[in-house]
Amino acid sequence: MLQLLNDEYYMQLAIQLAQGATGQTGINPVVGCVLVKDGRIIGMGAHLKRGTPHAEIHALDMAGADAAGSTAYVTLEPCSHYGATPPCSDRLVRERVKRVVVSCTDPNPLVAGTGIAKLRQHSVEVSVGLLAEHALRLNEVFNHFILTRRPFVTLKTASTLDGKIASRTGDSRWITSGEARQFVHTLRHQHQAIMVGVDTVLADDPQLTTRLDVPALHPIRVIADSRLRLSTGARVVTEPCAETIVLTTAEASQAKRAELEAAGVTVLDCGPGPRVNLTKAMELLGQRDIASILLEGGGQLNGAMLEARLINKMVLFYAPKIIGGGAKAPDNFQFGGFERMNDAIRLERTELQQFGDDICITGYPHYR
Ligand code: AOF
Ligand code: ZN
Repeated sequence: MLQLLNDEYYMQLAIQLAQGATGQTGINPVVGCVLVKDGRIIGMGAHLKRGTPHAEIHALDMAGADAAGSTAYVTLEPCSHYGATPPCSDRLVRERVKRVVVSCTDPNPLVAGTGIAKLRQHSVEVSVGLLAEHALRLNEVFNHFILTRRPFVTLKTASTLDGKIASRTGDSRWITSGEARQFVHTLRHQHQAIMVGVDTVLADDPQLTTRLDVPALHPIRVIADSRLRLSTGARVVTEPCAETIVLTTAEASQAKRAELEAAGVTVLDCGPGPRVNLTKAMELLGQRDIASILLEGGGQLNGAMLEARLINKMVLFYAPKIIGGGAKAPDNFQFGGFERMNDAIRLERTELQQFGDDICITGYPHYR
């Protein structure tokens, strides 16, 4: 691709650096920084993990004394608060960076414009908003979590064109192509947790891990199980590649709870029952610093999460197949539904992609 050397060029590079770390910063944002002076890049950095240095610090450390008089391109407003690390805006001032180009402001109430204000107070030239749409999207998880303290939930389904996730006999292997399934594993890497209903575990005994040909992260496994039907012999319990959290209710057997806990499972009480209070569950998971969830539920859990308005984004794979089977073949969304078409939940900002022969629709549900 031919590209003009301008502010946009360097910001795009900073965005790429940030994007590369998607899925590994937990409740923190992904951020990239590029430092430029006298026509050359003198430092680059990305925030890689919560508790470790911010993007600007890596770039400044790389540049050393050269940073004086340089321009910094940062995908997010430099911070102004003492968190796990001291404020980046102070460090930019101290290193006498001349100009800072910021893509978007930091929605964190601890920052929210004060990082930019601090830079300007110290006569650093600041411009804001370059490629902001792109940078905002990069941090849709962080932007949601920092204001709600609840995880951003991405629903993924794989169904036939008639919306079925299995045939009337329960056969579901495989609906979509290998290409689509590989992408699902990339999504698992990019989310902190994966969530399914206990029926899925009982039916398929899945591992719920990330299986790619390259190194990747396994998500925390979250299972909605109101009556604790999960067996301690299930692979999500016996295979210790990631933490397993079970969401249950006060109605569940205390003896079974103790048994699961003894096997290393974390059990969270989500209301009196009979069903898991999903809103409460999201609050509890948020308190455990889980900022993103990939929901791969069966139709029941998908429908319940949708009714509770807890799904923030959808990634819907459709295989070019029609299986039929009526009510006996499960749908990807099972819920009471609406009487009028006008009340249907609409997806906004939809996009279309193709994986092999499969079609993938992404979008953001709009709740009235
Ligand atoms: C930046 N550059 O690279 C990042 C920023 O707990 P801490 O100290 O890591 O602070 C986390 C907060 O700092 C986070 O909520 C967000 O507001 C900001 N993240 N800021 O200047 C970075 N990752
Ligand atoms: Zn910072």
